[in-house]
Amino acid sequence: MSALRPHDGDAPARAILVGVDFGRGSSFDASLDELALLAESAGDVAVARVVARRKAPDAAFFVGSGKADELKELVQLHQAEAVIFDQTLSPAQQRNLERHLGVAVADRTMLILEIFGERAQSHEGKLQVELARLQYLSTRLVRRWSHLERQRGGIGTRGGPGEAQIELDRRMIGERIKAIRKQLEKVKKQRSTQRRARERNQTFRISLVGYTNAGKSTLFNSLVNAEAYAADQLFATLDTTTRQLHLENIERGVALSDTVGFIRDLPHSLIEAFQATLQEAADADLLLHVVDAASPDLAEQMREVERVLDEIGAGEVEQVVVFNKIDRLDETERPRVLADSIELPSGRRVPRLFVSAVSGEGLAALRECVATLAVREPRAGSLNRDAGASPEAGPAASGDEAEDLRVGTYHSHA
Ligand SMILES: Nc1nc2c(ncn2[C@@H]2O[C@H](COP(=O)(O)OP(=O)(O)OP(=O)(O)O)[C@@H](O)[C@H]2O)c(=O)[nH]1
Ligand SMILES: [Mg+2]
Repeated sequence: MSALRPHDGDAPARAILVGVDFGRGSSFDASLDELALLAESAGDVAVARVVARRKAPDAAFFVGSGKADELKELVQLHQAEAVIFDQTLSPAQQRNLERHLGVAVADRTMLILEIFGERAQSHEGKLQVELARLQYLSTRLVRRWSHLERQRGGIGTRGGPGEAQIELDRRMIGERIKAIRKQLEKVKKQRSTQRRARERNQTFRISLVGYTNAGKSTLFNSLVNAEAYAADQLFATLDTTTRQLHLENIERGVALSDTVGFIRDLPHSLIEAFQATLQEAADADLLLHVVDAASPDLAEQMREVERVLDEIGAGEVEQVVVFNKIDRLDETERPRVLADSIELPSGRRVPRLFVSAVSGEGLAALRECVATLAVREPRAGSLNRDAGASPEAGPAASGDEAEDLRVGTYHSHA
């Protein structure tokens, strides 16, 4: 499968990681730790890390030609089979580098697309990944094509086999994109039917969101006694899983969903392709924003999650921030109280709880917090929606009428 691995999935490809610091205002991770994790998750092994500094990307090689020569030496020294860049390469840069270095060259976006491709399980997940890949590919073809056209235009010849082939590829890709969009539209309709059914019986919907590897699936498993796939990999989860969450003294149905994680510089084509999956989060009554409390980059990771939530229209949904993995904190780093509040980048203040999904510490308090929120009156938006969609929802309930909300139970489709 892998574009990087010459022999299908056998031994991991030995990869050299490259990050370039363009100074202020550009995202740069000097450690390249996340890129290494991405590479590992894609089945590669990082054999060397290279960090360079430049004012602006070089048009031909992204890095300067001196650095490119250095990379070539490193490739030989480490017998590397691939070079992976932390930032996005243009198609021309990628081609030039491959020619210069003599090995496969990829960037962060390609790596993420590759991981998503390998993880996709459900019909919908596979469609979404294919859509993202084709969109990515089509922009590359377009750019390459216009580049060729310009070149040919200069010497007065138009047409030619290469150009015709690219035009044909483009058209085929365009048609396939259209077909997938149509299929996804169908899936979306089914989803909204299921959603309406849940709304009718007044299920309180909770989505776990957060940076990839924060521990969402592990938390999901401990909260609902499930066995969703959790692993020390980026993007272990792609498909949304929903289960009923049983809470003490709560008769109202509560549904908990585990979903795909976010990451810095998530390719836009992926966000667009995963719109339906991400929509689950936007439509929830409550978001549990899971944060890896032991991560040195947690502030940046939280900002990124908030950014994506805004982008998918979930920025206003009620939120509880869950600092997970507190078992990994040193005695000195541990919070003295396991519940307080935290200010989101938007300035909104929300409750924060500290837990360990692995040891179970703090989970009882988390359940209690969720239960309190679930018996409160639903937010105005969901009431309006219900009023239109289902007569059973009845008149708007106030807090005193919480009893009225305790109708029906959500039955998991899983
Ligand atoms: N020590 C410790 N490790 C944890 C805890 N929660 C999760 N982990 C570990 O963190 C890693 C990632 O956990 P997942 O539950 O797969 O994370 P996720 O957020 O679902 O990740 P993606 O699905 O990849 O986005 C796994 O190796 C878990 O065992 C915790 O409370 N303590
Ligand atoms: Mg997961």
